[in-house]
Amino acid sequence: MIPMEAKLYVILGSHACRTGMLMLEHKGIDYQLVELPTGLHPFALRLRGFAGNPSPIRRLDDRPHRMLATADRFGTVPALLVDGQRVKTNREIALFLDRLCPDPPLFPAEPDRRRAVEEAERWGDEVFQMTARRLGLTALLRGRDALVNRGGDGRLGPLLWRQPTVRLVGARLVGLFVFGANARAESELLTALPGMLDRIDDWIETGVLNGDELYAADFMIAPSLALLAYRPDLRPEIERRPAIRLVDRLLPEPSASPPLASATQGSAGQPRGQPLGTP
Ligand SMILES: N[C@@H](CCC(=O)N[C@@H](CS)C(=O)NCC(=O)O)C(=O)O
Repeated sequence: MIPMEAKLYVILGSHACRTGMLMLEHKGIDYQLVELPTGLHPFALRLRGFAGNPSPIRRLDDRPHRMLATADRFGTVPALLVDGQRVKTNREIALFLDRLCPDPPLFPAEPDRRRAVEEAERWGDEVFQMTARRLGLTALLRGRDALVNRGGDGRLGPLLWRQPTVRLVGARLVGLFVFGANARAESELLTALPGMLDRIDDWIETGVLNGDELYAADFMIAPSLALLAYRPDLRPEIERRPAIRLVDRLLPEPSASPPLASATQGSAGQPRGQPLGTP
């Protein structure tokens, strides 16, 4: 591999950022992970020379949203810097990485299979990533215990902020003001969720996801499933489905065992830890 200097800008425990990390790891590219302060990250990105997104990239309930559009214009993470080239958004990062370093690929070579992976990636980005984000945020409207380990540990590590009270207050504010994460939205999203999980299971059954080779769509969708699994009410629903195989492969549950024993557990393919804090 050609030596290169790569930095990935992220925020703590973000499912979207984990997609970028997984893609770089898939390519075997050494990179420096730069954690920006959650909430200030759009400004921090601009200070590091990244442009904002020229037009809104995210939607709520299939509609544009004023606060979200403003946030989008500032810029989103993950954001990648490689040898002076700056790339933002996971889908752009996937295409960029395949040009930079074609092997192993992020898309299948055969056109029909490529189209299927692109479709799953697009849906994972435009629909499922936001669904998981909002359901994570709406859980916190009921208090910090509505997330396993209060969101302080899990397949994605601590979510958004390390300090539990800052996490609770920060997530509620961002949830309500930026992502419309209120009780009504939660009920609509929960109604839609089984159909979305069915769709993922179908893709797994047909080999579009979790096949012998992993592609961009796997890296896009697995972190959103991992985020949903922080909700004790949703975890059993995910664990009983084929979808859990994809998450276990890419983002294994950190062990609930004490540190000595945990040294031999927790990597892909090994037994998952016990559910943490599940009532
Ligand atoms: N769907 C895009 C956007 C990712 C995204 O929404 N990132 C969030 C962090 S989880 C962000 O940067 N949000 C900035 C904000 O909302 O101000 C992608 O996968 O790259």
